[in-house]
Amino acid sequence: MYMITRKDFLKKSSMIAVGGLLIPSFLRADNSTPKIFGNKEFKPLVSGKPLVIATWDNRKATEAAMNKMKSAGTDLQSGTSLDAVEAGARVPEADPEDHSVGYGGYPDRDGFVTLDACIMDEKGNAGSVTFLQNIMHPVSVARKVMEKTPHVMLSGDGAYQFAIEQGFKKENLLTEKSRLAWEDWKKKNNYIPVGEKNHDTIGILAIDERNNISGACTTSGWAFKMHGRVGDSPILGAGMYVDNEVGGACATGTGEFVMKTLGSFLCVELMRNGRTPQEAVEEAIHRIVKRYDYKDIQVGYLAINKKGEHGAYSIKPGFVYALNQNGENRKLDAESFVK
Ligand code: SD4
Repeated sequence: MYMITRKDFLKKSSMIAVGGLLIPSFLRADNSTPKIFGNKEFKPLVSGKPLVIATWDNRKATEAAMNKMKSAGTDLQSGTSLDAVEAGARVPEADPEDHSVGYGGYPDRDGFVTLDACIMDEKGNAGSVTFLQNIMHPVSVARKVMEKTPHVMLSGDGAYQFAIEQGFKKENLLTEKSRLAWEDWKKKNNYIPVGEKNHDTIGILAIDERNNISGACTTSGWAFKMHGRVGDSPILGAGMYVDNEVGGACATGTGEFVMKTLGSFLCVELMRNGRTPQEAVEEAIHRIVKRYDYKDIQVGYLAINKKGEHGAYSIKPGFVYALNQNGENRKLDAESFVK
């Protein structure tokens, strides 16, 4: 377990004096080669930014996000990290073969596909939708909540009505394949939502060339969950969190444990106090395994800091992630608590 003393903190977040002002190290321009901790094999080539990272093998999403950033004009409005994470999250949302997100997501135990998503930009603006049905792109609805309403979160029918008003189309998201999987589950499981095995939720974080960080997270949640269940993914600070002074983090896995430890916020606060992204995600996983029976659950975290360093860690082996950085779009294995 790490204990941070004031001395450690001052050492880790070394300060420099500029014009009589003390500036913490994370606010300094830093052109040094970033260290990559999430996968010990991976060495960055040139510089760390822009970068996109996403849970699971979401390389198509990290590619779409990076393309968005590359298309940035000089207007400061286009190709932002916010555009990038939205574009990336929309990829699995529209993919019928991804059974944890959007279209083709597994339904709840009553056969309804109910979706959760959130998004957050570098200014600390945030939007979220929970328990949204019949709309393929909840991440884009979450962005509209952020940009067009005075609220942060809309839920259920209210979120749906808002989406329709904003021009989103009503669509049936339950594919034949997912319906058959649900029929099969019903036969075997006696209507009891037990340990989730199917994880493919996307949490995605990006830093653009202006050094701004945004994040998003979108999911159909725990397969065959109870009707009305909402997970961590739309909860700011649980499924995803960004603080542009420090970094960002996102989660995947059994959301109940992410919510109970407010994992993404925790990662960002740990980085604020001087931890590397890898130290932060490891500590966030340790909070879960110290307190809860982790035998039947998987949780994975990703975190990035302002230097373009990242961390990745999970409870069990098998958590992979996609990293698009320095012209390479790679699938990498995260380290895990259980070896
Ligand atoms: C949830 N965290 O709803 C999500 C599930 C998940 O890949 O990550 N699945 O609890």
